[in-house]
Amino acid sequence: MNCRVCGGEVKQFLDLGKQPIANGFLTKRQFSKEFFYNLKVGVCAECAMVQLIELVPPGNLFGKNYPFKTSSSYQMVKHQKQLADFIKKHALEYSGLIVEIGYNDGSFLKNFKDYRYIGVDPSSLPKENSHIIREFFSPNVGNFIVESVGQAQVIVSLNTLCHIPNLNELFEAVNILLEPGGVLIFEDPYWDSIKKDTAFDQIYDEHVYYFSVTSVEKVAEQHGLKLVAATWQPVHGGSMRYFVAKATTRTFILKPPEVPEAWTLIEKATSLSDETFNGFQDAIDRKRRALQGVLATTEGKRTVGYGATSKSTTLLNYCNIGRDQLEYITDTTLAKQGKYSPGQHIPIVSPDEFHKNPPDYTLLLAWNHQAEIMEKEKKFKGGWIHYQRGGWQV
Ligand code: DWN
Ligand code: ZN
Repeated sequence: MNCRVCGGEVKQFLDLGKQPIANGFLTKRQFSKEFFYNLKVGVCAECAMVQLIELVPPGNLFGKNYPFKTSSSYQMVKHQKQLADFIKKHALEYSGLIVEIGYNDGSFLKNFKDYRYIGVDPSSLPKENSHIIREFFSPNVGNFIVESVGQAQVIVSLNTLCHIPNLNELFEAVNILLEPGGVLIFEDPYWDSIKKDTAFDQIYDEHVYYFSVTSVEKVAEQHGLKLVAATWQPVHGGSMRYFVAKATTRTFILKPPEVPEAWTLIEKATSLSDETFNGFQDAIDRKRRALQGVLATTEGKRTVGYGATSKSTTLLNYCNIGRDQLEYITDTTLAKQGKYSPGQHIPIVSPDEFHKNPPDYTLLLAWNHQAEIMEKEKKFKGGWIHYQRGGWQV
């Protein structure tokens, strides 16, 4: 296939088989008409963009019942607050406009109540909030904002850009909306971290792209923009925060000497000759066999899953872990409780159930929130199964 970003040749290096919709938690009545697609990943020989081969239409993924809420982790809320403080200090004047692409439940923009702000998101949102545009971000939306209230000094997007298939249109819209001296700041899972940790469960229908410094540099260049800085973030299993400005800008609002931490551009360029692309499938298959082996040793014991994440859909379906291995998955999200996991149909229950009826073993599916969950579940006396230091630990 041809690269969605530059038209170059995309070489497939990974096949994760037939997969259901990652956030498609369902009722029993919906089992028989569940939708599946082929989860395959390739890399562009021209621009190094790692991307899905087959896409599920975004309308099927981000409807008004989209269950994931960014405020479901207090560590993430804290992370958002730290970024908001950084932006207020270094990038946004009081009179400036801040726009967020992927508003979700508003947990980031609530830090900007006293500022001029707009959130853009097509999925479920609180009613009657005049600061929200319920649409996919596009050049039309960009123009609409500029005509209504002017250009943005800061555009922020947390874990959203990698979900947008038409990146060219997205960057075009950013160019329309951004003030000449403004900045786009976005975070997404970092390809090099996924690679290093064989974190193949980061790969699912919603994540169309797995960005690296190289691929972001190239797509920005194509649209009269430039990548000016990037800093690695420990959230979501290893993310990169990218700072993108207009290529022509000289009066960029972030000034290097004042914010040195924002300027440590990490040059871990994705090399096209990287053997990882060839070895990745084998590494994942080893990880799958190892997990199946660990679960076999707990046979006869009660084992459950913790965190009905999008990631767990890929993990459980690729490793074929179903109700025989996991009695239930516990999750705090009300919209997931009472439903069943995509593909494997494991019941999702509330944390109360987990506390009332604790199992012998718990497979940590929300491994990116490990510290927060361990703190919360200090009283759990059973064994945790989790992936650490290159292997599954019990
Ligand atoms: O990019 C995306 C990321 C940012 O969020 C989206 N495509 C969808 C989503 O992915 P995910 O579902 O893999 O995200 P999380 O943050 O790993 O999901 C955590 C899940 O675990 C939530 O359903 C909430 C739940 N949870 C819990 O039950 N107890 C989380 C915590 C912290 C807890 O203590
Ligand atoms: Zn390309």
